[in-house]
Amino acid sequence: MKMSKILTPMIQTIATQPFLDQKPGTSGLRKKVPVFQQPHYLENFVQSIFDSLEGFQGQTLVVGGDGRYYNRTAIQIILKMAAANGFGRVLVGQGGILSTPAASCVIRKNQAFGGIILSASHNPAGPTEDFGIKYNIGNGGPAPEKVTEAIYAHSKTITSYKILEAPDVNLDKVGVDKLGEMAIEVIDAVNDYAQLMESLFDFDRIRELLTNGHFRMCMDSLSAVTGPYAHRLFEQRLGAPLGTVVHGEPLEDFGGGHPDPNLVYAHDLVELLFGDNAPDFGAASDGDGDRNMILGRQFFVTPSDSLAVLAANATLVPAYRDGLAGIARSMPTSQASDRVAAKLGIECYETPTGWKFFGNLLDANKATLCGEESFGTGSNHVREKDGLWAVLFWLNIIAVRQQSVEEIVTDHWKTYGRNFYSRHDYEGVDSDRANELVANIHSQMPTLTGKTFGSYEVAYCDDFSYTDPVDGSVSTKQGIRIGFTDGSRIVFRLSGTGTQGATLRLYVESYEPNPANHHLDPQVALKDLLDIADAIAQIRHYTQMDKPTVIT
Ligand code: G16
Repeated sequence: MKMSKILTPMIQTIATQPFLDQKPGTSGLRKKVPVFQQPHYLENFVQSIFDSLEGFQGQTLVVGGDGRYYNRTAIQIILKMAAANGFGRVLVGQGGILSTPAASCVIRKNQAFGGIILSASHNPAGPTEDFGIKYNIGNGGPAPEKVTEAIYAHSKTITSYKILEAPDVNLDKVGVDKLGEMAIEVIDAVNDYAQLMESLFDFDRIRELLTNGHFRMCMDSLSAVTGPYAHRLFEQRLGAPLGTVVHGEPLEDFGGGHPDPNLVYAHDLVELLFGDNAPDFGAASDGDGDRNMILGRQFFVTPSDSLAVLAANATLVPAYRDGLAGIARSMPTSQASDRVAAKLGIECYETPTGWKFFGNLLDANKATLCGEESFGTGSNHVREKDGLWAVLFWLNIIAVRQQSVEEIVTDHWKTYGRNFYSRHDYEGVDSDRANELVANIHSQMPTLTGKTFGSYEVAYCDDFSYTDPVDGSVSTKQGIRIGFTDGSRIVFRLSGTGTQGATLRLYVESYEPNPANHHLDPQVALKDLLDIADAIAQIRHYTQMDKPTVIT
């Protein structure tokens, strides 16, 4: 018999030079695909991640992504580098797919050392569009700033990286394989996550709701990662009719769309829910499955209100039956949830933008629910925001209360008052001009307090700084807040997730206790504050734009 030659995979050490633009933003490193395709670019960043970690030899790493263009190529590189750097085992989602919350779930369930998630979230995908990579720590959450700073520091001095010379791994077949000394387990991408969801919510009641013959829902996965999860959960496990999930196949270019679940980019769903014969409930999620948008029939729930409503109704859900330890929201998120926390007698924490800031609060059991104005809500079940979890939470509440989305939210406003809220984005602004805009507001800050604009008087003005109550770490320059004596607020921030120019975000909020005014369009209710914001920041002048590119 002829013996075939067994080749032992070789660890190669490849010389490289630093790229100086590998500073992780709000959520990892996001760049255009051609930037990642430069020789050594991805490898440098991955090696910088590994070099900033200690004690992972022989340990488990979780790897998966949102399925966008370059996902598979990147995963093959990462697997070979993980093997060369001494990880003992990698769990990778079938087809290279893991939604961001599912990756968090898999890390926690398997007590992995950490995970690498490949996604640029809601940013468009394709050969000339965006790609992203981030590292999550052993609690399943995004690496805190001290880790991302260490990664950045390594990326600026890197001279070589290690990679195994070996054939590609078959990512499509569930099973166990070897890469050098390292075990590779290709896992079903949905199982662990679906089981976790089933353990949190009242699936029997949700099933009753979805199969009662008159409640209709539409889940739009926007051709991104949640498709397989949503088909499995809503149609297979919960019995919703086939067709409940639309755009349910993850595509490498997200079907040419922009998988950002908001009123602008999830337009098909919005048209459906605001059209004739609309379903009772609509939801969408983003590229990597951590964001959500909730719609009722002819009704939009702002993410800030969604967090407040979930918190107020949490005890209707089995997982939160015993109540909440606390709530946390990002600074620009409206103060609607603060009112719920006050009524419940629990703390509401205000953190900088970025899910990573919730990790310590969740680990220390100071907060149970977290949320952000940027269509993110989640809880202590994982350490990422979680789009489908939010959808199931809403369905659970509807199933118990037997009310429409609109009734639930308007009832909430009657109890707590309404926090009118809107975010105006100016995308693709020239970076220098955006920085000048911020500098201009800074220059006014010392004299703003006490100033009046029409009926509004400035109570405080600062650049938000956060001291983590668990580890004492301080994060400065997290956005300019201008607060008024009646509780209204204007916030300015530059986005940390864009890949082209700068994005200015203007967040505006007012409080209306009187139910007679709750029906108002937020853009009307907030008109005076929007004008004040422009008067202070000269937005049109600096951005050279007449109006925002996106309003949510
Ligand atoms: C990320 C972060 C969120 C943040 C959002 C927007 O979400 O995880 O915490 O709110 O970006 O950030 P920015 O205002 O800096 O653009 P995702 O869904 O993009 O990962």
